[in-house]
Amino acid sequence: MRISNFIGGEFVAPKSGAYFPDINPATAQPIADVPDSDAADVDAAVAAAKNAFPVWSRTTAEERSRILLRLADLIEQNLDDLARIESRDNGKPLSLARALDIPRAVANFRFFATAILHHASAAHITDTTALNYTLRQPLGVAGLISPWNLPLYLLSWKIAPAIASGNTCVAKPSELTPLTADRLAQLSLEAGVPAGVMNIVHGYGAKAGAALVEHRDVPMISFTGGTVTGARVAASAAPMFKKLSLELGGKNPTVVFADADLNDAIRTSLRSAFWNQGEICLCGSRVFVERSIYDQFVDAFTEGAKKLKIGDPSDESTQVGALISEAHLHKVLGYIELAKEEGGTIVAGGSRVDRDGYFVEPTVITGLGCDRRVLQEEIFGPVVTITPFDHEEEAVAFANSTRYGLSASLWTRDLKRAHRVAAAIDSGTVWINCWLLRDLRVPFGGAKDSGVGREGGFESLEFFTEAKNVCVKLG
Ligand code: TXE
Repeated sequence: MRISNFIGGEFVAPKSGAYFPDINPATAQPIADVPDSDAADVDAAVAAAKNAFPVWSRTTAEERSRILLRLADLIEQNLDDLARIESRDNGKPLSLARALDIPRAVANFRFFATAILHHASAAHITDTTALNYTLRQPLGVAGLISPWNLPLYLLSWKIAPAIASGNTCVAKPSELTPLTADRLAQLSLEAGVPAGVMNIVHGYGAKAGAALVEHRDVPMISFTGGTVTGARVAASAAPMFKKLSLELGGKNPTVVFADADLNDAIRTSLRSAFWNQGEICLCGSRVFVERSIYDQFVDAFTEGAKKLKIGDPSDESTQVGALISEAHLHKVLGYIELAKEEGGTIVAGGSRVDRDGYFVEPTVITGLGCDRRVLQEEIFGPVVTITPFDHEEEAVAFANSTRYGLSASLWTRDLKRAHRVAAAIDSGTVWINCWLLRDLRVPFGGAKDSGVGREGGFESLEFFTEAKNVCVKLG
């Protein structure tokens, strides 16, 4: 199978004629040829998007909404097909793609299709002198760069608000997981998204991605990916004064106090550690447990981790699939070795699974302090550390002890403490007695090195539009 770029409503080959293989991580076998696009392809896509902008930006919100709702319906009608594609492309369990990735992509299109119908803009009356109102206008061509861990979900998180608010876009999905984006392009034609409104250029980040970030006719960039790449994107976008949203890595704490509902805390923190093989930026990879329940927690958590079923992602009972790539597999295994060198104890997992593909056992590590590299650096795999704490201040200090600040999950029945600790943790999201609950109206993003800017709900509509103040003299 060979996929194409999607430019100006047509599927086209990369101008260079070059392709690279897309690998199924669960078998290590190639499943598709992907365009190795370069600046020339990005140029063509930006030109098509620029061309479509005047008409699309003047299309009524009602009409844009209708088209995007049709696209949401089509994704929903093709849910099973898309979930299978996503699972093969990414290595994640099919059941997870069906329950999480694709339904959330549907929700993204539905939410932003209707949000634009209800988005109000402010008016300020200056006594009897003047009326100021805020005009929110789309900016033009949005550059959207997305990662491989939740491919369609994170791509639609960007495409939906960008085009709902009247921009056109050029999206560059991860080179590791291009297949659902290709299917989305086909569905967009069926839904009646006009040619040039949504363009997709496949290829490597350093080539196609960088060309998009550097393009003069792309005034805004929304990027989700690793922190190192995010810094590179920021460095090239900043001198051109582009609007920039960066959603980057995480090293998220799960903090369990002794008064928590322990069964719920263990069940949910197992999910937050190992769902999607730990390849979700919001995964809880550092667990901190109050000392009085530490041993009990470690025993139950370890037992739960050992029971998780790892294997063929297409098997309905599989809970942990394959890591995204061979390079990532070695990165994750390298951190497990490092944990041993740093003096940690592996109490569950710790090894590659003996089968084709890139599988690593759910791994639980104890005995490491917060300053160890394993607790400081994003591993982005099924590897979690558990560390005891003695009191609330220490729990907060441990939670805040990395350069990341994306999310945190707190477990306690003490209402006052829950609010106090939530306010003291430096992160974009704090979940109390839960994890990954989502309301699309809330602002989403990271603190510290986990990112810049907020997306989600009306924040996304504001990111993808520019506010203009219009001042009218009264009288
Ligand atoms: O992601 P990259 P990688 C973290 C995770 C992972 C690490 C590296 O720790 O191990 O990042 O992963 C495009 N200009 N996360 O290397 O490079 C790239 O093609 C423009 C967390 O796979 O960040 C892809 O489309 N674009 C994260 C996208 O950036 C560039 C999810 C993300 O790839 C580019 C993924 C460049 N110079 C990894 N270089 C999360 N926050 O969820 C690459 N890209």
